[in-house]
Amino acid sequence: MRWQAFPKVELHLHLEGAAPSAFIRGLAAEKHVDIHKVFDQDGNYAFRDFVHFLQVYEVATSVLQSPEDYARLTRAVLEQSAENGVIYCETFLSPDFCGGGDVAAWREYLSAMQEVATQAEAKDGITLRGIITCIRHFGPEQARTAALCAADTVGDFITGFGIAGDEGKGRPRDFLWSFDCAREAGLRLTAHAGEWGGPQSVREALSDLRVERIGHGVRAIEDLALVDELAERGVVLECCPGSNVALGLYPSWQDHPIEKLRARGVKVTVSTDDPPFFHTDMTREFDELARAFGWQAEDFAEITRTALDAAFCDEDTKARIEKRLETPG
Ligand code: MCF
Ligand code: ZN
Repeated sequence: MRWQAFPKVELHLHLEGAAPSAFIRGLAAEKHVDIHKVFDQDGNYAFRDFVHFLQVYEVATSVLQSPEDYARLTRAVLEQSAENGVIYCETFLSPDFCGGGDVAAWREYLSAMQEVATQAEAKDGITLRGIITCIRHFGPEQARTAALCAADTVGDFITGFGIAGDEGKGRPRDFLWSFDCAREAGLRLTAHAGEWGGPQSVREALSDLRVERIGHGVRAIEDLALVDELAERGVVLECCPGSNVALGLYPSWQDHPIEKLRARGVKVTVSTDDPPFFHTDMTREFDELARAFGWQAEDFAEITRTALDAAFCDEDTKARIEKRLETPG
């Protein structure tokens, strides 16, 4: 695969969503939990549409029940990412799944994941940072709990706060308290918007939640004034083209607006979102973008630089990663 060794920076990856289906099947068997309905006959994750995807995600996640399970998951995910040339990665983590929102329990999950991340940095040369994410369809009350967990564990590893889940449920302003709490604790902010919601959803995430990055954000393309505003303000879009194509938002890679957004001056980046669910990985994303839009090494280098600039890690970490981009290998 041509782009496999190219050094990559990934900003948008859900940890459970990156779990290989065989890994989840193995855990289910160990724990004698029957989740066969989430797999098709080839053993891949199976879902009909976006809302069903969210349900399947949660059933698959139900077999991850302890800090040790999350340590194993983190190891598997980082090995996979490193194999695809990722040298820096930010992953979405949810205290809702890791300890049910209890801060003490969350701390145990976090330290298990962080320990594995430290090992992977030494062994596989991949640096991981965490973005605590509240889940929109779980509602504002649970989001507060997630924000409190985030505020309590902000540091070198937990550097951001965000929101994901069903964009059809509630409004960004319902989550104001959580985002204010996270901001005051010193966390950087991102929000999923402009995926299943239109341009107005992006506008509201920016004005109400005051985020600096948008997860997806691609439907901004339906409002060129908004596109120009994103470009002017330097808002970074965490684009996940393979995810959008797999979930049916766009019929093909060529129809994905990433190239149009970029051509109009928007800062775009490329990530996998939930790679095994969408039959993708960072190498495939690069391959498909090269095929669809003729992107070459200098285009990918620019995208990677944009992603590193927008990363939520501290400046020392950024400088270290930057050096590795300058002298790959
Ligand atoms: O980006 C994709 C599709 N759009 C919205 N949300 C999600 C995506 N992948 C996972 N999510 C959500 C989902 O609700 O994030 C949560 C899942 O439960 C996990 S965050 C660690
Ligand atoms: Zn996502």
